Amino acid sequence: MKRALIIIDIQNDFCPGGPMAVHEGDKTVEVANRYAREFHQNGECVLALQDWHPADHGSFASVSGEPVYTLGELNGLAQIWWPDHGIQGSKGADFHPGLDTSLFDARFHKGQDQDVDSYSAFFDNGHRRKTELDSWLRERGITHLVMLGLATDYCVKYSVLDALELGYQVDVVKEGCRGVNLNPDDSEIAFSQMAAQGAVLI
Ligand code: VGL
Ligand code: ZN
Repeated sequence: MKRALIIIDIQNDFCPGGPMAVHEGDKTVEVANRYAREFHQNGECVLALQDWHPADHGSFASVSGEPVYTLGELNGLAQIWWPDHGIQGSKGADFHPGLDTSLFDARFHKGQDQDVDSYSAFFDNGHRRKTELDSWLRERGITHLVMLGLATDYCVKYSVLDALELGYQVDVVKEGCRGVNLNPDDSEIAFSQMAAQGAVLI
């Protein structure tokens, strides 16, 4: 059983001080580094995702003209209007400076399509387009994923659910995740949904 560590969206914009700061988002950094060192020492792969939007991404409240964190519709899909974040090549889209990126074997981007959001590391929210992550993992015979990062109730949740649907065994490192929590229970609900679909919470 070959494993990989998947580090999701530990980027400046989602950490304290950023436009879309997740409470204690930076607390995930030390956990990610600890797991990354262990995987690296074992010869197992360490992969990192980056939310990577064009500056006029359709999910941005600044583009839709609606208030931030309210609900609307983008191309037929339910859409929360987010503050501008994860803009390609910006400082805010960089990994948190504390993250040991020297341990990364590969990096993947998501959210490049202007007209659809992409929470999952595998598919856009409409399941229309796939990232390269699944084929990268399959080519290497990796069947077991250990996942952590930001945010529990969006990108972590949808990445984990898609990974399970694609047939991976998935462990989620709870202490390495933090959530947006537009509703206070969202992260706990997300963990329950992941567990109900077969993820092991560690
Ligand atoms: C995320 C909402 C929008 C995340 C990214 O990383 O969880 N959430 N873009
Ligand atoms: Zn985003």
